Amino acid sequence: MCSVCGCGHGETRIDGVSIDASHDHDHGHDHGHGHDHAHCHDPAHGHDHAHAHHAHHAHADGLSPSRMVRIEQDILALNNQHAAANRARWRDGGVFAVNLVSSPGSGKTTWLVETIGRLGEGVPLAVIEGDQQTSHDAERIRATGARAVQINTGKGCHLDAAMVGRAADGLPLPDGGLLLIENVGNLVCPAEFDLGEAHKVVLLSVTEGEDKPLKYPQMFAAADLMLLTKTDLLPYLSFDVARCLAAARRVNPAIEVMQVSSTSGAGFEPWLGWLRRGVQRARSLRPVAAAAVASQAAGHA
Ligand SMILES: Nc1nc2c(ncn2[C@@H]2O[C@H](COP(=O)(O)OP(=O)(O)OP(=O)(O)O)[C@@H](O)[C@H]2O)c(=O)[nH]1
Ligand SMILES: [Mg+2]
Ligand SMILES: [Zn+2]
Ligand SMILES: [Zn+2]
Repeated sequence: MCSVCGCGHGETRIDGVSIDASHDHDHGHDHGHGHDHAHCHDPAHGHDHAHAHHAHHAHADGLSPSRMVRIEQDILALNNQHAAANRARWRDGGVFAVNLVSSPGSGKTTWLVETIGRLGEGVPLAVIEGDQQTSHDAERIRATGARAVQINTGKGCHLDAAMVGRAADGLPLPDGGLLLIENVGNLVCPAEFDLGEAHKVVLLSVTEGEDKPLKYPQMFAAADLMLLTKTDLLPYLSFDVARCLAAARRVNPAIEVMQVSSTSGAGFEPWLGWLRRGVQRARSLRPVAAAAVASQAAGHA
C-alpha cells in the first residue's frame, strides 16, 4: 500500500498488462501492517479517510508517527525522482505534458474528447488515462482516432510518475507533441504526486459546489489552471461563480481560470490557445532547438 494516502498498490495494469512499477511506491507494507483497507475512497472506512487526508499522513499499526512520516517522505522522494526523469525526457523531446485532475465525473474525458476533435492535425498528441478499473476512458479517446494508453491503478487512488513513465514507453510521441494525462478522479492524493508534467489543470464542475477550493486547498494550490466545467448547467443551479473563483484565488492567487462547457462549446478558444502556446514553448525549449537559436545568434554576432 501507499502510506502517503493509505491507498492500495501492487496491482497496477497498463492496457490490461500487470506491471510492478508501483513497487517503487510500496515501502509501506515492508515496515509493518499497513491499512490496505484504509483506502481513502472506501466509504465504509470514514475514520481512515479523514485521518489519512486531513493529516496528509496515513497510519499503520506498529509504526511511530515519525517513522510513518519518513516512509511518506521516501515515497514522495522516489516519486520525485521518476517525475524528474519524465520531465527530462519530455524536455528533450519538446513534449508538452499536462496532468488533468478533478473529482470523479467532473468531465475530464468528455473535455479531452472534444479538445482532440478541435485541435486538428497540427499537434501530434497522445493520452494516458488513469482509472482504478475499466478501460472505458481510453476507448472513448481511441474512438477519436488519437492514441491512448489506459492505466488501471486497482486500489490506488492516483497516478504516480513511475506508472506514467511506463505508460509513456508504450506511447511514442513525436518530437514537439502534446501529452494529455487524465488522472484518477480524486481531489486529494493526485495533488501530492508530481508526474513530471508542465502543469496540473484542475477541473471543477458547477454541480460540485463553490466551496471545493477551500475544502481541497492542496489541489487548487498545485494547479496552474482551473477549468470550471459544465457551465451549461448554471441556469438550473444556485452555484455562485464569483464565490467559487474567490475561493480558488484565496488558496492560489495566481491560478488562471476558464469557464467552460463540453456541451455548449464555451471556453474552447482560450483553452486551445493555452494548449498551443504550451506546445510552442515546449518545442522552443527543446535542447536542440535552443542550441540552434544560440548558434544562430552567435553567427549573427
Ligand atoms: N451538462 C454537462 N454534462 C457534462 C459535461 N461534460 C461532461 N458531462 C457529463 O458528465 C459525466 C461525467 O463525464 P466524464 O467526462 O466521464 O467525467 P470524468 O471526469 O472523465 O470522470 P472520471 O474519469 O470517472 O473521473 C458524463 O455523464 C458526461 O456526459 C458538460 O459540459 N455539461
Ligand atoms: Mg474520465
Ligand atoms: Zn497512494
Ligand atoms: Zn488516497
